[in-house]
Amino acid sequence: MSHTTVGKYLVARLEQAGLKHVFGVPGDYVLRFYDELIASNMQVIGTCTEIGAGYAADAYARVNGLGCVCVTYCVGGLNVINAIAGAYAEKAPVVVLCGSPGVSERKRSSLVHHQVRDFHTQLEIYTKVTEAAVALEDAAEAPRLIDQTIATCLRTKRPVFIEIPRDMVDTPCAMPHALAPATPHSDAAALKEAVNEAAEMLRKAKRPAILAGVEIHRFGLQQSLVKLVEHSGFPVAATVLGKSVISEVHPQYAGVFSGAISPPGVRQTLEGADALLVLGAFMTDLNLGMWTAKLDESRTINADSQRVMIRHHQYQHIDLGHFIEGLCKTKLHNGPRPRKSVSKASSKPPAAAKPYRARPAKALTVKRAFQRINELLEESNVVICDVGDSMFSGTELVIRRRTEFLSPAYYASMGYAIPAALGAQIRDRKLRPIVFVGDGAFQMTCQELSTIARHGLHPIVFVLNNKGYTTERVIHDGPYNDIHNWGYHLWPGVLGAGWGCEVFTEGELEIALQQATDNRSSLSVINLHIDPMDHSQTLDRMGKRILPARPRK
Ligand SMILES: Cc1ncc(C[n+]2csc(CCOP(=O)(O)OP(=O)(O)O)c2C)c(N)n1
Ligand SMILES: [Mg+2]
Repeated sequence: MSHTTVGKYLVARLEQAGLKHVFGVPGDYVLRFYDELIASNMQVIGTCTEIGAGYAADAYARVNGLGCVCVTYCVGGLNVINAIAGAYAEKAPVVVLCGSPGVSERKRSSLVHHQVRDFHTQLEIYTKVTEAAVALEDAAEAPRLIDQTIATCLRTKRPVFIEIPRDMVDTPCAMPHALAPATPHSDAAALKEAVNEAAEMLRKAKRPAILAGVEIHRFGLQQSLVKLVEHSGFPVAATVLGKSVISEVHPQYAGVFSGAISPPGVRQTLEGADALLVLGAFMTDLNLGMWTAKLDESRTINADSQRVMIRHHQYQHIDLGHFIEGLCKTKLHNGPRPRKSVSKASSKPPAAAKPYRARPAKALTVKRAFQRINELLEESNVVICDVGDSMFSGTELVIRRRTEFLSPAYYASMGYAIPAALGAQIRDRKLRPIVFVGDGAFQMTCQELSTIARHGLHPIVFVLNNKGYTTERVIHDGPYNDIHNWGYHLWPGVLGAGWGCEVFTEGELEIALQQATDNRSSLSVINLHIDPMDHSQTLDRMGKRILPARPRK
């Protein structure tokens, strides 16, 4: 049998899986493997921090279908873990590669630098935040472990972890063989029965509706969803995490649904449905408006990548794509196809309701800023919203194309957006990120603007500068919600690249937007001064729901 090395085998499989870039920070335990990456067709994108690499790889995975970070033992691996936990929670397929002490070194000494407790502590931690975590400690086993682990990542859309002891990189192993493409499988009898039962329930309904979630995006089912929506004629809403899985200008689109947090029209369409078809949605607290959504299980068909649930019983072994295709081929209404099922009140998100006219001397508010910026969005933009009012206001934007909205809307870890802009635009330079980030979140990961500058990317970054943690102020205020005010727009000066300005009024916003859209060669940072207590209606509705009961005085 001819041979390669463990390092080369791993690189070959990553390339075959569709990776063109790998994010990370090197260290002595992974330097030799970095040489293999440099020699490959993939480009290494060195970031300032490992957490930045993790968020970038997560966004890259959302755009590309697979992302990758490569870091060093423990100090790097554990630095990236919060981003990987988020990728697990929100289903972003990221491969974490991590160097570690050589197998032969471990015999010499049990105490080596970067170690926490024992050699396997990092591996054990990763088993909790990934779908598979392996260490390539045996060259004979390495090819099988690599193939299984990457296949698991692609199949489940969840992160995996591969640890590479540094002396294994050059250890010989078997050559890669041809991989059979993974095809989704369904139990044919279960699929037929589930489709028939669901279709019968939908045919009997007078007010059916569809709620689409993020798995539609992760499993590449957007076309199938549009086909089903048009075949059925039913109104369709998206969850917050799934925002933009269908174009928000589609005539049957009702808006983003999140229980009492959503605009009344969307709520009426979904909660008033006598048969609700939920597709690929995570039933999380945020997606369900802090559990305010009134969705009756006895009127619900809930299909995701794990199972199909109809009323109170379940079908297993049904692929979500097969289920949607099955419904597309089945009659879904008894009478004529419903023509205009979306009520007027819900057919447009509020940001698009009235045309915006700038009042030049007026102080900027978050509502007006989003209304204005909404008009600017083009097909070639990807909107990336960080946690905070950026995300709540972001749900009110109208996303014109599918998959154009990235936000950590379930795991909700601050600091996602700027590194995510790096990941998304490295994958597709024509996709211009429009980033909304709070001042608090900006202070967490703004270093990655440096990586953005280094690679000549040109996102427009709007910093919602409300001088602190306004989301928390709305929930429960105290001095801990104030932060130090930075000159956010001065960052381009520090980096020696890009353009920035600050905005206090609606008139200044007009000038800033003109300059930022004209600047197509480098990053733009716009410091939007907002009153500390000014916030969106969506955040207001959410804050009232999340508020813990205060002790009576
Ligand atoms: C990593 C992380 N730490 C803490 C929190 C808790 N948290 C949720 S929102 C928020 C404030 C966000 O402030 P900012 O980024 O300025 O956005 P704003 O709410 O002011 O719009 C905090 C601290 C979090 N979600 N993520
Ligand atoms: Mg803030």
